[in-house]
Order: sequence, then C-alpha cells, then structure tokens
Amino acid sequence: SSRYPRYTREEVGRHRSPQDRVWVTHGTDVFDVTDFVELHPGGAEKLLLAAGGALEPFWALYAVHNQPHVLELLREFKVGELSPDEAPPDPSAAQDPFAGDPPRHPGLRISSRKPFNAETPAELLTERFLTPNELFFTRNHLPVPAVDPGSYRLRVEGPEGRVLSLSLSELRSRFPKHEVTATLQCAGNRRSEMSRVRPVKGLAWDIGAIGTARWGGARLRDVLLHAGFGEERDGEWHVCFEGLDADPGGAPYGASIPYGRAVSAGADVLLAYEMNGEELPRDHGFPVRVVVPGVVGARSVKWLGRVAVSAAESPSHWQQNDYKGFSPCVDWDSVDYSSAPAIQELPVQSAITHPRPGAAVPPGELTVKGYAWSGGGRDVVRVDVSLDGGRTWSVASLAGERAAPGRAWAWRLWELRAPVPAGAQLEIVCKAVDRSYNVQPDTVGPIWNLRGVLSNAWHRVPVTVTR
Ligand code: HEM
Ligand code: MTE
Ligand code: MO
Repeated sequence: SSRYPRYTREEVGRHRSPQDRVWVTHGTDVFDVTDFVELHPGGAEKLLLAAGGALEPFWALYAVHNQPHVLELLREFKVGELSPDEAPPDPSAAQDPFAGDPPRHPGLRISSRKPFNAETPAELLTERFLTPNELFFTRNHLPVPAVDPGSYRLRVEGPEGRVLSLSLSELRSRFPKHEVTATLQCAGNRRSEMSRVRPVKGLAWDIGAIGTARWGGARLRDVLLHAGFGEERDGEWHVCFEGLDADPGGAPYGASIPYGRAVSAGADVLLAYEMNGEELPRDHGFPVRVVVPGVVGARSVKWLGRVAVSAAESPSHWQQNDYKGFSPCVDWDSVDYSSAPAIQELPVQSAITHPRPGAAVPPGELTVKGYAWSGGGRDVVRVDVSLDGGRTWSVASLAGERAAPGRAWAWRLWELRAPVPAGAQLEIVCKAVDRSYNVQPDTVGPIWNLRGVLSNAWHRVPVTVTR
C-alpha cells in the first residue's frame, strides 16, 4: 500500500539521459536524479554510467557511497518503487568486483576493505630499515587487476606513432636490472592528525602510509631511449602512466611525471618488477609498477599497462582533480583544482613510532624511535627531539648510511635515549631538517587543507611515566 507509483525495470531503463530524465534504482526504490547529475561530487559522467539501472554494482566499487548521508540525499529523489513482479536484486548475483583481490596479512591496519587500503602498524615501521612486503602499506583506488604474466605486454608509445610492446621477459632481458632503495609515502600519510583540526575528506591514515623497499627493474630512462626518445626535449613534456586497474567506465588509474625526471639517470625512476628481492606482490603492482623515488606515492603507478609522452600532464582524475595542496581558506564550494600544481616532490617528514600516543612507560631510560624522510632526494641531516612539548631539544642519532647527494631516496631511522622521571607527563615531539634546511611546521592548523594531504607538522606524542 505504497503511495508511490510502481515501475518495471524496463520502464526505469528508458530514463538514461537528462533529456529523458535520469532514473536509477537502489533496492526496490526508483529515483529521478536528473537535478543531481551536475552536482555529483564524483562527476556527472560517472553518475550517468548507472542511468536507467541499479546503483549497487557501481557503489560496490565506490565504497564512499556506503555512508548514511549518501542514502539520505538519495531519498530526496525518490519517485517510485519497482513493481512487485520485478525480482528483487539478488545480492549473490551482484558480482563483487573485489572478489579477485589477493589475500592480505592480518597484521595490517585496515582503513578501507573495498578498495583495500591498509597501513603498517606504527610500532613495526622502524623495526627494520626495509619494510617487509607483507606489511608494506597498500593504497588501492580500485580492485586489484588479475594480470597473466605470460600474456602481459607493456605498451610504450614512442615518437612518431611508433609503439613498443614489451613482454615481461623482454623487460627483464633487454634492459639492465637496476636496484634502488626508496621510500614510498602516500600524500595522505598522517591525515588523521589533520582531521582532528577540522574534518577533511579521505582515508584516516595514521603515521604508517609510508614504507621503504629495495626495488628492482628496468630504468624508465633506458626504456624511453630504446623507444626512440632523446635525453632532452624542447618545451614542456610529461611521461604519462596508465594502470591496468580501471573504474566501471573503463577509465584506468593514471598519473604523470615531468619528462626531465623520467629520463634523468640521477632520478632513478624504475619500471620495477621486484620488491625486496621477490617478484612484486599483487597489491603492489604485479607484474610491473613505476617507482618514482622522492615523489608522492600517487605517481608510482602499479599494474603498469601504458607509458606515453605528452605535452600535457596525465588527464587522470588523480593527476588533475586530486593530490593537490590548497590554502586552509579553500573549501569544497570554492576549490578550483586547475589552480594548483599536482603534488610531485614531497616536503620533509618525520614521525615517532615508539612510544605510541597515550602509552605508559617505566621511569629510567626511555628510547624514542622514529623515521625521517624528505622528497626530491634531499637527505635528512638532523632530527630534533623534545620531551617537553618543544621547550628543550636533543639531537637524535640517525641510523644507516648517508646516501649520495641529491639521491637520498630512502628514509633514515632515528633513535634517542633519555632519562625520564617517575610520574612525569611527557609530550614527545620530533622534527626533521633536510639538506636544503627545510623544516617541518610546528602545528598542523596553518597547513590544513580540505583533502588532508601533505600533513607534516611536528609529530607530538603524549606519554605518561609510571611511578
Ligand atoms: C562521490 C552521491 C552515483 C562515483 C559521491 C558523493 C556523494 C555521491 C554524496 C560524495 C561522498 C563523500 O565524499 O562523502 C551519489 C549519488 C549517486 C551516485 C546520489 C546516484 C544517484 C555514482 C556512480 C558512480 C559514482 C554511479 C560511479 C560509476 C563517485 C565517485 C565519487 C563519488 C568516484 C568521488 C569519491 C572520492 O571523492 O574519492 N557520490 N553518487 N557515483 N561518487 Fe557518487
Ligand atoms: N597505481 C594504480 N594503478 N592504482 C592505484 O590505486 N595508488 C597510488 C600508487 N599507484 C595506485 C597506484 C597511490 S595513491 C599510492 S600512495 C601508491 O600507489 C601506493 O603504493 P603501494 O600500495 O604499493 O604502497
Ligand atoms: Mo597515495
């Protein structure tokens, strides 16, 4: 006894464009979302993919919709219900696009399951200089593609329309294997500290969306030169990468880096097929991924399918309309993504991995541990640690070797031992200094941005010393 008119799926299916009105179904409800199409935060084009049919398969892919406020919004557009003769959508028939994702280590701290996003537990981060593959943070925007290594081909678009198609064994045998130890950090690492100032949009990463591995593969430079490109190109050029992971509309994950970085021998950009001496795990890009040392993780495209040189940056959503920084005064109504450059080299970063915030530690000698890293190959020259919120400081000892100047791609682990009195309340703080004497900002408020990226303020960890 519903007050809503009843429709068949066939009738709903006739409403697929703004001219014919845009209808969708969710459960057994029918919605006319024509007036929302242009306002959709994910873009009009994406929404129109579901026009005339069920939202569920698309929302299974974009879990951002599984929030109460999205369903509330949808309810405003309800115009009818499916007629009772229409079979309800069979949830077992609605294919889960993530069903083919690989198994994962239960020790990872999960921030979203579909797509899979998880970080290394903070206390494990600095146990070893190289992060074990199974515990390396994973940042996936889409389902993990199933790639058959035997039929895999990397498409490299050369000058004048010449196309190079490389099998995995050709990539391994035609180009010298080059190994680089490099840290990858997601632009959203430490976002949860930023969202404590004011809410931001994005996954609530703690300090573990960062990791270091020894990557092995062909130099991108060697592949580009082999394809016929030169050391130099006049004007502005970009090397664009596409992944084999794609959204329901067929748009692949994509990103680009400037041509100069791509062909530079000193920039060490890899088409990697190995991670810490093993073949790349599926979550990290099997069989081939880009590794761009010193640059935000988003440009290190996994499951690499295509490389092309272009006068424009990658047209991908993730190059154009995400992974950019803005002033704290910019909100979702005023943001103009075309006004800011895409993030490439990251700023100087450090964090405390031990002890953890809120911990109770015994009196006596306390060991504080953490990581420090900077973008662009700038080495970390010093880490300062305070136990009293930044009033007094000590210099931490840096472990590991100094890297070649300008090619410090990997983090430095650091440690400080200090006596702590029984019953004290400590605010442990760390801050790193890089080769250019760049420093971290003392508080996160002034670097707040609506997407919660580039969160690199002094890391502060309150700790109680027991009696
Ligand atoms: C984001 C609503 C259909 C893809 C969003 C958001 C809302 C929304 C409210 C912002 C969520 C948030 O960040 O809190 C709707 C409604 C739809 C619809 C009411 C149907 C009537 C679709 C379809 C697709 C899609 C069919 C894909 C094919 C996306 C994407 C985002 C998004 C990619 C951006 C996610 C991000 O910021 O990372 N949508 N959506 N949407 N939507 Fe939809
Ligand atoms: N490449 C593809 N094809 N698809 C993706 O979703 N995520 C990017 C980048 N490369 C992504 C991708 C982002 S935002 C980051 S931070 C790194 O991969 C994460 O690499 P990891 O999962 O191996 O740690
Ligand atoms: Mo990222």
